[in-house]
Amino acid sequence: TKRPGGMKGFDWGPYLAQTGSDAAPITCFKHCPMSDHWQNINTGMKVELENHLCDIHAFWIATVVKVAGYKALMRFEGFGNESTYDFWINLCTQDVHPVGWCATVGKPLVPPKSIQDKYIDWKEYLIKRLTGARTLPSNFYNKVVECINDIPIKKGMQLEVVDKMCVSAMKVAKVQEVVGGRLRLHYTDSKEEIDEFWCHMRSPLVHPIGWSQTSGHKLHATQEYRSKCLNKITMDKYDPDDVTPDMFEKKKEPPHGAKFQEGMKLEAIDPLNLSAICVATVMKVLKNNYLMIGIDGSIAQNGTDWFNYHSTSPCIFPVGFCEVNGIELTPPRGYKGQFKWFEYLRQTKSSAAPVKLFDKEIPKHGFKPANKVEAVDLMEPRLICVATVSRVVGRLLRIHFDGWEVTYDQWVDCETADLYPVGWCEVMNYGLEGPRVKIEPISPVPVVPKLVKESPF
Ligand code: MLZ
Repeated sequence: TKRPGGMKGFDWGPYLAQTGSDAAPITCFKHCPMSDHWQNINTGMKVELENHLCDIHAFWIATVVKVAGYKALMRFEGFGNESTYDFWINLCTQDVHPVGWCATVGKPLVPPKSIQDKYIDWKEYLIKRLTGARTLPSNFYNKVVECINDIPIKKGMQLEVVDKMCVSAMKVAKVQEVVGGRLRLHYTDSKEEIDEFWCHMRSPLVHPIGWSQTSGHKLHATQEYRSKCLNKITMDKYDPDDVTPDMFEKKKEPPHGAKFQEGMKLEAIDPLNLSAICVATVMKVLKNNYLMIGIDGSIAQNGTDWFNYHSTSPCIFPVGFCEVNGIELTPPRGYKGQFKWFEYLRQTKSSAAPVKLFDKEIPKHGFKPANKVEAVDLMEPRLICVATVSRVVGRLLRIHFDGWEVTYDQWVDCETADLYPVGWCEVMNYGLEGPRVKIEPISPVPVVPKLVKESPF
């Protein structure tokens, strides 16, 4: 069987079969194409596909046997319960047609060669099989393309994004490429040509121009940029290549209008080591409910690793969150003895951020442990990798990269824009990183010499 498409990167099909695993459903990914329409895509649905099991260029009807993200395991009509010739396709490609398409455009429907003689009257058989069956809406592929292109941020636009070399500051960057909402950015002040940074437009790391100055966040930029921005904001007049505040979702309001204060202690995902939830402190309160959070015991000097979190961020937690949820809390680096919040607060003469300050909403997200996904490796965000949801704690997900040590795992929120369904990279024509395969050294095969007869001379 030929591989449909000519796909870039790793092919999920055989791997899903081998591991017998389920993919997280498209409806989990609100930032991805078709997530609002996918509840209608089900097993049993029929489509018309090119028939790769016959000698001529023709088409045939196939049934969805299993759905995995954007991918579907298909079986041609006539094979009955025989699964030998099942094959994987991506439902969001141009090669998938609703039933009736061949008749409309005048293409031949021809059954697979090996079963051509199985029925005398294929037409009668198909009518029986198709009665009451569902197919894709005729504009399905157009909808997919529409969703993919419905992105306000375009190549050439300018925005503010975290400085990957110094996470406590923002920098100005220009969009080089947009792939399904993911932006390939180039820092405007960078001398190097290939100094890129990948980030989804819905990531909390990107902001419209002028955001740093409006929020009081540190910004590495020229004086010229600063004053131009301030002017644009006060006049509410932007250039066509500016990324503007209206291109982003409005941030939530903090519950009860209550406010975090400098010095309050909390637990936070370590932005520089996403496998750890750490003891942390509110280092600075910015405007518009933004905070700078520092990880306790960090060795960086003068706050270069403080990190910006919105006060409604799902990645900061009240003191005791890890203990309640059976997650290992990472104590401050160099902390002596068993870490106990109660003692630590006393020792540091500090107080815990009140629980009521934290957003407690848990969306009905639908992710389940063992679900397969395509996940951005946020330590190397150009890479999208084959991954598994290894834990679900309320709205928090632990992502394990298949084949990699658990130290590479990442805690992410269920609504992160850095998680994609199985088949997303294929739809976007972006190379997917497969699981790491450990190459086992081949052990020498012992041959017992006595079993082999010497030939007589
Ligand atoms: N250069 C890195 C790549 C790790 C990518 C892991 N992705 C889950 C390394 O080889 O360590």
